[in-house]
Amino acid sequence: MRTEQPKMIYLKDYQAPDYLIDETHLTFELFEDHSLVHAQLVMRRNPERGAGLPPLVLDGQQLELVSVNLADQELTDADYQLSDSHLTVHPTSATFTLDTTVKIHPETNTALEGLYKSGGMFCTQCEAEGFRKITYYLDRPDVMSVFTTTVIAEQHSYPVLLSNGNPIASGPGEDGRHWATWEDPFKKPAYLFALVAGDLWCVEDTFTTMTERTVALRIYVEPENIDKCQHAMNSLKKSMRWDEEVYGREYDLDIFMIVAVNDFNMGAMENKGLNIFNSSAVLARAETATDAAHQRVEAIVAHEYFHNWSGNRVTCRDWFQLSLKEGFTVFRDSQFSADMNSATVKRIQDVAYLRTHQFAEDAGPMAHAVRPDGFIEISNFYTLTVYEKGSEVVRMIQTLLGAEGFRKGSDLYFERHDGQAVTCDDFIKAMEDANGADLTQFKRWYSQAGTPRLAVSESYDAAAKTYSLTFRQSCPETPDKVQKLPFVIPVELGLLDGKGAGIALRLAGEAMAGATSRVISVTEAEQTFTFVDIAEHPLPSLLRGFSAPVKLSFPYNRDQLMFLMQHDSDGFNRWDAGQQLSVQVLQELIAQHQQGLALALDQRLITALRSVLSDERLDQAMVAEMLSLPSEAYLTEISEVADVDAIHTAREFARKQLADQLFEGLWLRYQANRDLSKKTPYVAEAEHFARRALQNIALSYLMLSGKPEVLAATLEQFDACDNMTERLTALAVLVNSPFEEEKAKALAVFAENFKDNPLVMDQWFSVQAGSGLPGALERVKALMQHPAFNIKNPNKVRALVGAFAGQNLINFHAADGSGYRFLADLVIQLNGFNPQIASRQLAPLTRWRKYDDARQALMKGELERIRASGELSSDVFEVVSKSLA
Ligand code: B3K
Ligand code: ZN
Repeated sequence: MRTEQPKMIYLKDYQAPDYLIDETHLTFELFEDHSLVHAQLVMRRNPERGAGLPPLVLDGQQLELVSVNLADQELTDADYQLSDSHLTVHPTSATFTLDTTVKIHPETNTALEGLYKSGGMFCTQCEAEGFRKITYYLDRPDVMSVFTTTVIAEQHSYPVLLSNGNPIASGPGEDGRHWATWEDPFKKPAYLFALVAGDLWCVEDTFTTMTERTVALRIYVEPENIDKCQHAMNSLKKSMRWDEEVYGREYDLDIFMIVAVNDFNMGAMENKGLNIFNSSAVLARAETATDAAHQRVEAIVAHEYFHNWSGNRVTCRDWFQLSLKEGFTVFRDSQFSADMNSATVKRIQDVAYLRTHQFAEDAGPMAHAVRPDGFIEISNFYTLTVYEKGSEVVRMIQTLLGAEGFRKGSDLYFERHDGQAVTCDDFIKAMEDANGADLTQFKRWYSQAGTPRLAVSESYDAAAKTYSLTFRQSCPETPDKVQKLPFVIPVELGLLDGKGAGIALRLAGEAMAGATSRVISVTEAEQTFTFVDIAEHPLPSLLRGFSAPVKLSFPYNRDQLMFLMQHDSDGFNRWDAGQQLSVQVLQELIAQHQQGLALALDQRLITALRSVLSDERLDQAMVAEMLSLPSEAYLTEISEVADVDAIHTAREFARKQLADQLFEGLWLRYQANRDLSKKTPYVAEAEHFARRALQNIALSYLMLSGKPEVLAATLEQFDACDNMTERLTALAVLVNSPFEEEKAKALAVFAENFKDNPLVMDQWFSVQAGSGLPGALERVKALMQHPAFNIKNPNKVRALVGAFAGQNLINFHAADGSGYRFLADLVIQLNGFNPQIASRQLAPLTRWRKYDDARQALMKGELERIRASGELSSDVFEVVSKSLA
């Protein structure tokens, strides 16, 4: 909780640290009602900062100072200054040792930052600035130190004592206590520190690295979860092999550990050698986790593992550089997932997510550049922009340099900066130096916020056989008011002839025609590219694979989009053509609704989807993606002013029409796939994910028909399946259906069967909170009283409140403002004990500019109410004040 008015911190004010810490020796004495932390820091004056010995200002929050000793001298009150956030001492020589002892209270730490308790275990979360809640330190990523850590705790309750690095000694202590010492030989910033003490079991395996070293792998969980670790272990081994093969990166310690904890503010954390995970990102087995959950576990295990190089060995100089490690690591995990599963489907899912949520962030009050230039609370900048857009920026570099050039650049980056804390500019410089490239203009992607628009127009000259595409780029104003200069926008494109075949591409001035797909770089505000030898007026396929995070527009008509859906050689663009067609059709329905007209669906959408549905050659996961209409959230994002009711009504109308008119095709595919599911034991692999994805989307359409045979099939699937993917879909289909009796029964049976599994109960909460049927808010409020709900547990809050406010747009945006009031009350409550979660949950209210005047007033009113509610955390303060600015 803040005691001073929160201040903005700016990148331009960065200064290297006055002092460095070469060695950090920590001893933790853990007790039930407090813990003691002894820190011995071997320090020296930073030679880069010149001569003289300025005061040493250490970060520290919520610490009770017991003793402080500088260069072997016990200090008295007069020798140091203490505030809520700092301890200042006065060194008298250039090298010295600082010893402190502090008392802290992990047992009452509800913010889940620093050292805290999750259930019966002690664990830590230090990124970004949590280490200062553990001991006095230079808590900034450019101070890198080697660590030794001794943990002392009661033996019976905490048989397992872990920290970073390798175990070097352990033994019994007094009064039923024991201890263990860990040593991490790699220099690291304090944000990568971790400690765990608990009654844990582990699954063990080994990995042989490319230089034939054996690494012990351990996944620690609470005993009841020991049967849910195999998928994470397989994912870990695949990640380790992949990073060797694709990036040449080998693991460095003798042991790699993952610990699953139930109370965690985000997905997971890449602490050196000791990753700490939200249990939802580790535990997965067929009976309890869906296909999506299995894929999420694989991706997060990989992401955290990949940080060992992109983040740990080479870390960030300051938190403005966060995307240096996060954007790059998201890019790496998305490449990995693409290699493990269907690459096109992975790209479709990533882009749909980016366009819906990151584009909304870019258009809202918290918009910021991939490398922000100022912040109040760094926890608010673990955003879609830093992560997802940051990954797109790295992806564009790869597109521009080619896969080989990119690998040369990443090799140089890792080699040049191993053991250092560096900047996004250093990353770019390595890419430039390895390739002899100039990325000066490209770097604007790091400094300019907002989603660029790219308007494309064409002209065909039949006599000259030339075809020209003119690109006009612009970028909307963002709160920073920075004047935007043109970006470098790589556009991968192709031209299709009348039969749908790709035309060999040759730009005016080029000697020979080349491939049918190529990348051009749009670098000016307006730029024309002319292709020659074009015998007929072609149809362009633009921004293939979504080669840049922009909003591209081209005046396609619906027949052209249908043609692209059929013929484009780029799978992503086939899907995207379908999305654009759906958007046009849905926007027409929205307009009809607004004008009070009867809704009439353009039959071309039915025709297009019918042919997708009957195309047996298509990857079934692609069919499932193509059958999914753009979400209400996406339709909101692309609206000037989002008409919540019209969007919901139009989309539901279209779904019902599709269900009725495609019933037969859907039913056939459903039955064929369900039959296979009955015969095939659950396998967590792409082909099986694909089959179940199509089966399940088919079922959700089919139920809209209300036919008794569909109800029977749903109940059969719910009762008789062997996995959570089929069971949860059946449950969701029932929950969204009018069959009240069956719905109530299924919910009760499910809750009874899974009442002891918190992660499954989270899904049970989400399915109900996300249902667009009337009465959702009352249901959510009632569910908050359910014994399985606990407001202190972030997963529960996300499952219930996050699903309601983030996914159930029609109910959250109820015209009477009840959804907004509910969310504001909750944020005020969360602010009191977990500021990070409070600030995250607040996001839907910050989007008020998208809505009609009445809703805007209600949303702003709730933001004002939060602002006036008392002492705000810096997290909530920043989001609320920027939203109302
Ligand atoms: N680096 C962590 C995120 C830490 C968030 C701190 N508020 C997980 C990740 O991105 O891998
Ligand atoms: Zn990360």
